[in-house]
Amino acid sequence: MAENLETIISVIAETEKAFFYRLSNAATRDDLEEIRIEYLSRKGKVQSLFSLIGKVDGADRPKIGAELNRVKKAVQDAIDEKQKSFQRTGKAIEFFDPTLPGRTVSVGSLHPLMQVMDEVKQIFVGMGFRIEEGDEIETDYHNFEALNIPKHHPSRDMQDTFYLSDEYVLRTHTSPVQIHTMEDQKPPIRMIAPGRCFRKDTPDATHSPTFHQVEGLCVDRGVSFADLKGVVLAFAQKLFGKDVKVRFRPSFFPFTEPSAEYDFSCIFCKGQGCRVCKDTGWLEISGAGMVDPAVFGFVDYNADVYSGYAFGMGIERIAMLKYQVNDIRIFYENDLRFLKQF
Ligand code: FA5
Repeated sequence: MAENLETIISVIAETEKAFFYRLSNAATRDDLEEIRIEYLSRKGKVQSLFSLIGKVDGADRPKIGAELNRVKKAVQDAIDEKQKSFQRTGKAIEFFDPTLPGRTVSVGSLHPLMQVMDEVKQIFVGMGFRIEEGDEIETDYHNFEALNIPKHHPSRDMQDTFYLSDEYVLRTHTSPVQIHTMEDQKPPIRMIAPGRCFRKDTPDATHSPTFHQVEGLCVDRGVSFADLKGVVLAFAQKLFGKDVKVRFRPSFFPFTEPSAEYDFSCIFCKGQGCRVCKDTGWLEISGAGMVDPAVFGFVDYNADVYSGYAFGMGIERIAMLKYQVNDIRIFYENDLRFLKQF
């Protein structure tokens, strides 16, 4: 009985499809030879399809014959073509399509925190400050004691840190660089010390266990609080524009006397009060003050001759303001969707 014409056509089509699938996976000359034998040899899959001609009605035979000849030629041509594309090594040459777009090399960029850090450095260098480097691992002495924070003093609680041993800590602020600088150099001193700090703070929208500060220190004869205010105002205006205002509030740090914290007028609402400044019109930026004479005692500076001011600001805080970021944690998540915006 003659087989259904449709069934035979679909068997031929399946064989052709399977061949092209196999061919697309052929990676070597040997693979290709194997496929050639499988399909085109005398007992191969294409040849055996010709036996199907006898199973259809006489009237349909020319049609099946023509289809089989077409498939045989397509298989032969495809094998010849692939053979040409092999190098002498037996490896396939990759198909080269000159119309495809080129492969671009993705270029990295500075992290937004480092961009802010660079801007802050540039402003202070422009005002005559040198940049001092500090270590992230500090002695307890430099991080606390020489800054007038004796062991067991309650103010240590504010800066609980990671102790590597009784003597070494991950620095909790950049203030120990003040001590190293004064140990190594005589006045006049005018330096900033940018760097990473660590505290055992629970992460939240404004706190991270790792963060960055920029310390500032100026020591000379006759340095006054007015100098501190002038430098901070100049810095604020360079960073956020001429309209920004600065206010100082009394505060306490064991290593400055008097101590203060300073705020910038809110750059978003221009001091009118908004969500960012919690309706106060001001944004908290930094701790500051006049260097406590007790600290001069630790570094052998004569407090009767010299005076100085110091400040320490959080870089993340400034970056959050500048880029209107409302959660500090996003700086550390390495999310390229965020980082690529800067
Ligand atoms: C200090 O660290 C003092 N060393 C600053 C100082 C220097 C005062 C010189 C006087 C003279 P304070 O703990 O307030 O102070 O931290 C300063 C800034 O660091 C804060 O305003 C905040 O912006 C940032 N900061 C502190 N802890 C964190 C934290 N866990 N995550 C992110 N930023 C922080």
